[in-house]
Amino acid sequence: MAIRDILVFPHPNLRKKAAPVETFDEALRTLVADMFETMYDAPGIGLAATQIDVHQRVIVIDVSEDKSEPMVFINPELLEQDGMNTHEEGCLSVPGFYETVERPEKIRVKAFDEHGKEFELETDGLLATCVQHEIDHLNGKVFVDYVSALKRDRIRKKLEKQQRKAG
Ligand code: GNR
Ligand code: NI
Repeated sequence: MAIRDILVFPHPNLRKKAAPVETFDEALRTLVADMFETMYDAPGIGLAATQIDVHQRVIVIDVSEDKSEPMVFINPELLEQDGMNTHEEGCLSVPGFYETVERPEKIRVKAFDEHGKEFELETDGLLATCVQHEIDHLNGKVFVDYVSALKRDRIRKKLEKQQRKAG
């Protein structure tokens, strides 16, 4: 297993649209294992493959307190959405910035696990927020796209400056 580098906003590859997974093989399972290792190390509650510059529709999530509930979503599809709610969001690709985002409160999602087994899940709260945040990444969208252009620009400039300093 390996910890992979996480792309930081406004890296242009965060805008790529990820392609569906077609074969559920060992390479896919290695990718999933690396994504969990990278997410837990960060630490974060979710990670989309896009964030490690792999443009396949793969998401890992663990919203538990003690890293005890790893979840894998491959080729996820939102089937239903209900209500709206706001949540403070952060992103490993936008380090240090937190903004309130409004999204559907309750969702029904269909996906495959790393062995190709299909499942459906109905959820709300933090897990629903996280699933939607990660699906956005697979579509080239970052949570700062939901805030004002002024705020987004300020965040972009600060992160660009930090990355210049980091070399
Ligand atoms: O670690 C993360 N926390 C978080 C908090 C509120 C809403 C979404 C998230 S996801 C984020 C990890 C990440 O960047 N996933 O793409
Ligand atoms: Ni994110």
